[in-house]
Amino acid sequence: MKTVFRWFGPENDPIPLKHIRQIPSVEGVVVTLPGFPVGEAWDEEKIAALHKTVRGGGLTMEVVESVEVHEDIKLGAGKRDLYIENYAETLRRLSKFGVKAVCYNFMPVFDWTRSDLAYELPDGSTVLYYDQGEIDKVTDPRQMAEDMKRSSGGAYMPGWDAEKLDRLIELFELYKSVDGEKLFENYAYFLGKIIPVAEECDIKMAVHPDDPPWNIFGLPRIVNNQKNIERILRAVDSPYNGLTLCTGSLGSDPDNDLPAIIRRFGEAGLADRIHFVHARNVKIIKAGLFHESAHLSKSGSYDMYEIMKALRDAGFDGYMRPDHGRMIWGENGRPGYGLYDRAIGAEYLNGLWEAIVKSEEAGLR
Ligand SMILES: [Mn+2]
Repeated sequence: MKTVFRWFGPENDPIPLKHIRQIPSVEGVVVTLPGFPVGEAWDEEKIAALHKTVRGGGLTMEVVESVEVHEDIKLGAGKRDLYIENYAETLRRLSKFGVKAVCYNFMPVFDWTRSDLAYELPDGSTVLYYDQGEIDKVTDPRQMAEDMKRSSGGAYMPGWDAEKLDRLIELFELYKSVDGEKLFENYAYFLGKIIPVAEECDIKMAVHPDDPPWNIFGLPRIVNNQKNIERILRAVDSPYNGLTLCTGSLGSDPDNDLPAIIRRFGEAGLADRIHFVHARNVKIIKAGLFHESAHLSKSGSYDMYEIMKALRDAGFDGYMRPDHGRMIWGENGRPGYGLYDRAIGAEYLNGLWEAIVKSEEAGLR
């Protein structure tokens, strides 16, 4: 297991690389090109500059998150073939710089969604919060987009690009004719074209589960449970067609029993499709109402030891990053992506991993 840390680049992340390098378990950063127009092939000079910065900081750049999928591809309309070709070109360019895994998602219109980005816990730390009741009150999604932007303190928010927000009304109209089945068809079409390129480039494609993993605003979501994910992984049966197992996203639906899901992938011969793990805990109050928490098992609804053990038993040998952390110790940063709590999480998760591996070696398991 290689531990990595999400970083938004020199201009968009308040955390300097040298601080990330001081987290003992972290070998590399997960990068993106913030604000780069979705649908265009990533600029090679920009990739090269980012690579130079990261390597100069003593870290690796083997994982990218995310290369976003243009809405035309999800809709199966417009200029989808052009956008798919541009996506393929991005993979070719990234492969020149040693990128080995690309995390992406296939959520219509909205990326991750929350109703509060700074919900205060009893200890004074703040976390991201989701209340379906609040989301259901939103009559104009443009308003929610504005609120999200404002409460992020104007920080760049992955997946919430301006071009898409400008087209919200039009997109909602277009999605009226796309149900879950149609979305799956369009997804399979995309994979059919992209996976052969990923194979050539030796880049593992790793889809991120929908967050939250159920339909919102009447838009279909299909990367949301074991059965649907298995179907996607079978749609193009290649080791390069894989998954980012985000425990917090998948786990915010209490029906998704995470250790059981991981073990099921093992039984189905799909364990080698888990290329990337986003490890975090989440506290479910009831269905549709949850908040994020510290990584520690007792802080949330999930037993992180059981999750890490299931991954180990499945033979997981990919990249892992601590996902969203709380905002603590007076840090002022991007919601979910502060330095301190993610650093604590990285070390905790590595502690679990070390204990699991060593008890295995000692024949205790
Ligand atoms: Mn995640």
